Amino acid sequence: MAEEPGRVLKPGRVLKPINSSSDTDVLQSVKPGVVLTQAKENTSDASPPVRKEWSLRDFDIGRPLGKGKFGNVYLAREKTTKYVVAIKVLFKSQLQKAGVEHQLRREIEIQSHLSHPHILRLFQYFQDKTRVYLVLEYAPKGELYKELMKNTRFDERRTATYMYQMTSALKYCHSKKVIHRDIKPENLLLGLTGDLKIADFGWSVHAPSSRRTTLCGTLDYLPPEMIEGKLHDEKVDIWSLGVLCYEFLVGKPPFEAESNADTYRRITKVDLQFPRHVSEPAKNLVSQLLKHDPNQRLSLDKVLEHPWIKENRLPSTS
Ligand code: N15
Repeated sequence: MAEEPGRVLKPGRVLKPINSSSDTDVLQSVKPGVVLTQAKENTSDASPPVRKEWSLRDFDIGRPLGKGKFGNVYLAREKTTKYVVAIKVLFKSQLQKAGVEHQLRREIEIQSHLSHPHILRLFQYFQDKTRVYLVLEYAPKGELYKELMKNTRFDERRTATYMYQMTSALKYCHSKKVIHRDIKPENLLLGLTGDLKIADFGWSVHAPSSRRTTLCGTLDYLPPEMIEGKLHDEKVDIWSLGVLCYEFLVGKPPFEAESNADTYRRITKVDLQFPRHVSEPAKNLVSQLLKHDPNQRLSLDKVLEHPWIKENRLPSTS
């Protein structure tokens, strides 16, 4: 199957920092055999052989899939295998200007060690003089927030299915000590079978705090402890999961308000109200996720076991 991720292009387990001298990037070959070139000059130690270096020449580039602050994303196909991917092109000059090279490197490092059916895969990266290229999994059904806009809201089966997939992905991240911190519909894509894929469009780096200081983004998904400037841990993701579940069911986030100040106020008070169409069991789950005290929030294991999730979710397709 041409578009099943992970079968042809395998990400290298070891990714070197972007600006390091680049002779030993461990790049996995597309076809074993084609790519092993020669061993390095200093072979007295057991250094690995030099593998194929990826470049833009290995891909046919197709239509743009999206625009971002630092560059655009294009549909692309690896020439030898015809494997379809999304390539994100980042301009080094813009990365430098914004001072985010370090963050990018960190994010690549984190992302390259994640492999889960509901986390968008980073297969590889390469660079030329002016640009950095990220070879990402292609999500054929596109952006989830567009689906949400088209449908206004999702029914309980669809919401429970997405919630189960999100929760299993977050459980995987947390087991690797990665906190996502930027869960929202805009960061989610849909796979071939309509299954959810978490994709980071911002920089969801997991160093504590400092991030998200710019107030340009939405505040709707911020947990009280981040608003109140307290220390936070992986339980911020559980709060955001509650906000996401509400937005799927209702069509807008729970603490939406005219001004940022009002949103802040509603979040810190946990001013939570449901429209009448939301079922009791669904309300029960959301209410248990949106607890002011992080330690009172339902654990991810208990989300997976929640009766409303169990009774409503559709069987896994991935
Ligand atoms: C720093 C780095 C390691 C993080 C890597 N992650 C990102 O850069 C996050 N990112 C993913 N940024 C852009 C994308 C992205 C990947 C955007 C769009 C797509 C994508 N894969 N597939 C798509 C996609 N498929 C579509 C189908 C129909 C319409 C639009 C589509 N976009």
